[in-house]
Amino acid sequence: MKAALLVVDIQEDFCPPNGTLAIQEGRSIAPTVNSLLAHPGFTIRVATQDYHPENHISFASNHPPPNNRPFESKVPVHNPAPGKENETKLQDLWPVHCVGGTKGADIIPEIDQSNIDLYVKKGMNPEVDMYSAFADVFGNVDPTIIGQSVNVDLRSFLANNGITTVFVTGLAGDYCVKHTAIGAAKAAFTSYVVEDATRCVAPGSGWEEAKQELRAAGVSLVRSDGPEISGLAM
Ligand code: VGL
Ligand code: ZN
Repeated sequence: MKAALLVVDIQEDFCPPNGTLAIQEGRSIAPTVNSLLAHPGFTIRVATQDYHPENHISFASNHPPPNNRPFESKVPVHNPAPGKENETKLQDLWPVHCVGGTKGADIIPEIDQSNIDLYVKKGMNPEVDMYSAFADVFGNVDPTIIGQSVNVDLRSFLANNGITTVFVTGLAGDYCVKHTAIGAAKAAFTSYVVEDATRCVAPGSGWEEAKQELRAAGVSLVRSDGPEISGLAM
């Protein structure tokens, strides 16, 4: 087995005190994530960034009232895949966050980025959101379709490096961490979420629901000091 560490969206806009979509205690996971980044058992270390254009469909302010309340309203969006334009999904609306090139999109300085092998920027197509680093919200994974949303084909990068197993950390546990871990499992990697290295938009009920979805998708929950990580080859 060969393991990769995925550090998802630990960006200023997802962290207190100034993030526009700040997640409770979001910044507090940095020491745990740094000790994982320093672990010699990972072959590949990936950092992802939510990276939206100003006109992104998930921003509440880009929709007319009254159905444009951040955290509450949902709007229909269309599948960007050719021939599937009639398929729609309800998109969650958020405050403006992680606009590409702004300070809010920066990975927080507490994270030691010296060992990062690959940066994944996702959510770049204004018309569709991308919580998973492997797929858009419609589940499209074909690079010819999601190539406008993401800068790199993460599945191929990991596979080309012989990776069999991924450990997912970061923000938010109930959104991008969950969807990335499920995307990894669907892409046939053994997939783990490191529970003490994530925080959630909705820490109580949101995380309980997310854990059920993760388990149902074949993702296991582990701890940073647990045997799955301490047992990685040194
Ligand atoms: C995320 C909400 C909106 C995340 C991204 O990184 O979990 N959540 N965009
Ligand atoms: Zn986003």
